[in-house]
Amino acid sequence: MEREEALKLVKEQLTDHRYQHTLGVMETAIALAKQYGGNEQKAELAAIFHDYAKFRPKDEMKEIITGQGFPQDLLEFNSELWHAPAGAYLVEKEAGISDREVLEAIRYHTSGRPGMTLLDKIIYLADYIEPGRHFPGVEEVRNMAKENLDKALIKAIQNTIMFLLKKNQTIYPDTFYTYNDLIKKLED
Ligand code: DGI
Ligand code: FE
Ligand code: FE
Repeated sequence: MEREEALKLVKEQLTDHRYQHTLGVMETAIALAKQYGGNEQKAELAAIFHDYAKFRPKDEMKEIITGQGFPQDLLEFNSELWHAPAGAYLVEKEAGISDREVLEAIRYHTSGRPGMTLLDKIIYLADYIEPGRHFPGVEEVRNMAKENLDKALIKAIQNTIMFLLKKNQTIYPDTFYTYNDLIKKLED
């Protein structure tokens, strides 16, 4: 699918603020793919659609998770996690995206997963460091991303876990599994 067509489809689903975020993720993901030898077309597509389901009603996302064989434990954790798997499903069904790697990068863009692919990493990190993000620590991760993709990704996950801890929020176990997996591989 061409960029313009994809952007048109996603614009209809998002607020203007979230659409601007999506454009930032797209530019950042393409740059990271260039830098780290990833597939630029797939990075562009996954970035454009990563937050496709962000504004779907909770009931609809819940139904998708129940009905489409996604891990049911997602429903016991923050509903903010749901738009990632629900998005992967809806992007295939409604936008006709069939590339498994792209759909998986969308599915895992919030929690990550053990054994993240290069594309998963690019999307997770681009989502975190796109130019519209202004939270504490983001500049450090941006700088790290210029040097080492995995180290930058670990920092982003650490920051996310700390942020959730400070807010007394639950943390989805896959977020820890992702973190542990990346740390172990770094030590190898
Ligand atoms: O959709 P975005 O805002 O662009 O970013 P995102 O999809 O990475 O994250 C959405 C929200 O999900 C964010 O506010 C933090 C939250 N989140 C990320 N990991 C976890 C989490 N919430 C819980 N409860 N547990 C997690 O592991
Ligand atoms: Fe998201
Ligand atoms: Fe996002």
